[in-house]
Amino acid sequence: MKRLLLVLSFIFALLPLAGRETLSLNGRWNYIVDPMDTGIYKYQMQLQRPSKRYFADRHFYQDKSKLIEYDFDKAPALAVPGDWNTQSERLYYYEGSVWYRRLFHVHKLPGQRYFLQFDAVNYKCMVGLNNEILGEHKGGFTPFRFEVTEVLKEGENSLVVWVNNTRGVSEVPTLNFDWWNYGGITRDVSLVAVPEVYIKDWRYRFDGKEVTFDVFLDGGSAEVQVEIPELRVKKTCAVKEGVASFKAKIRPERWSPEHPRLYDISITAGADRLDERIGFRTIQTAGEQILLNGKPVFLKGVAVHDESIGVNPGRCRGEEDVRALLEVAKDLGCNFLRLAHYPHSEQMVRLAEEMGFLLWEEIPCYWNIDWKSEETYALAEQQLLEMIRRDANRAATIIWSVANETPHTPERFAFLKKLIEKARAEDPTRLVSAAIQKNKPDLYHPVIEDDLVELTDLVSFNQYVGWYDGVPADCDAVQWSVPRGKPVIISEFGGGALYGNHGSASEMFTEEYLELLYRKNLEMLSKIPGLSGLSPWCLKDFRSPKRPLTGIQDDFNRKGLVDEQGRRKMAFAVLQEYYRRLR
Ligand code: GCB
Repeated sequence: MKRLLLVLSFIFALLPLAGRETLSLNGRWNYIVDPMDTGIYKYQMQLQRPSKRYFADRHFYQDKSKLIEYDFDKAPALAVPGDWNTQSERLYYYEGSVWYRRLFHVHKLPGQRYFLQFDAVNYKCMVGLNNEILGEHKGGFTPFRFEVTEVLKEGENSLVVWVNNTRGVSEVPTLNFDWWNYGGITRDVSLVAVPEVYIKDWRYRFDGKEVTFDVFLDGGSAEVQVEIPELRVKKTCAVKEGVASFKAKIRPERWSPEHPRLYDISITAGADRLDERIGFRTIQTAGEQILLNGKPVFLKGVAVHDESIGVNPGRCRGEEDVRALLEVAKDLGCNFLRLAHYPHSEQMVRLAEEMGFLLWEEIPCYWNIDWKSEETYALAEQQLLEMIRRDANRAATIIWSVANETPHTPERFAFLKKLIEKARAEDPTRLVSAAIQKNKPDLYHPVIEDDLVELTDLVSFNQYVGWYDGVPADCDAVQWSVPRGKPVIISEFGGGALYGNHGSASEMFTEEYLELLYRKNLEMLSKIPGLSGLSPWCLKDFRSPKRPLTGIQDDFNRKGLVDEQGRRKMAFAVLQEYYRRLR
């Protein structure tokens, strides 16, 4: 049964919450740092996973010894959601295991099913409730859940989560990546109550004239009703093999960055009800153009990490943090964001939709992962599906991206081909891409040549002329050779500067250098035929252990247009002006 629940958690990763009875389990959780995995290994043993008793709060060490060497009640607490690295100096560089515990009270209602939902835990975890192991999950950025109807008790409950953020060569991402490996329960945790028969998922598609709904039920059958009052849609339909489907002709106001119109919608199935807001738009390519609602659109974007801009340090912890980032991007004049390099939070996607941003969402197949390993592929595919299933009903999301800057090898091609096919099978309504890179070292005649372009809808590539390659003035002489016939997105360009570090434009890490780099790059890139969008690297300076340069980087990648406090570097105004002129 437990195995079955685990499998279910992969298949239906996220339970729609809107309008549902939920108990937030966010707050202060007691924690114990366990670098030796004492909570897992028995005396003289190297077990692979915690045994059941280790989830019992007070009997952690009672295997052979009488000693009780831990006590959650006396242990310090961490905020959930939140990474551990920025909450305790002791944990700043920590990679390893931490045990979390949360006590909570529940008054169980008859006829209800209960699910425990985690929006993200980095990187792997094992979850136990009242000393029962519910299951495990790998992948640090996507949601998962467990049904706890049987295990949940009336009154006090004890939830224990073992979290481990150790990097691994066959994991996704792998050992080597350029961002902070924030550990912990980084996104919301909730207990969700649903009736016996409930809506486990739903999807809609809009082709410009007609909307199609599929509503998936679990636990039995019920009459399904979908209502969009403003469009006078009210349909009741029967369920066949767990799915209720219907179509309706509609003439909605279109969702767009200029007019991010959302409609209220309610879905009921017997006693279950969801209240949601959705937008109607179409997205496709035609030759070298991207068409939004049938009209060419230029993606005025910026790439962004899921890291807060001063409200909280570290990973964004909720709506307040993501709003602060989105407001900076709005001021920059963006209509598009590349959410790099892994799925961001659901709050980010929902707020971006409300505020009118088109989104590129991606999974962390970053640099050189273990392309030959079937397990690695399974992990990548799981993360892709969990991301798509969470956000498939968001009008803002237009691109699924399967990888970033990956080497040109046959194994990588086979791996990414499978992922691209999977993305299309799961969601045929959006564009699929990958951020690729040039494959000839010639500074002045760079060539983008990659078999993957045959499979993607866009030619998206990262390039660093003026930073890793040559100096900004070299841009004047560069002649790009880029495949024709598909829209081109420059998914990264940029350089580093420390906010407030002024000097000559020939000195790296000065604001003047970065300003010149932006001017020269924008001139150079504008000449590329089929250019349909930009997402420069990146919105905000972000923490990375690969960036130790004292006095300049101090553990921050300095390629942000604003620093970690949101202070704007001179290059910000250059891009802002460029986007303003494109209007
Ligand atoms: C890249 C990577 C990005 C890095 C950036 C850099 O090409 O895609 O993750 O942070 O370069 O700053 O070097």
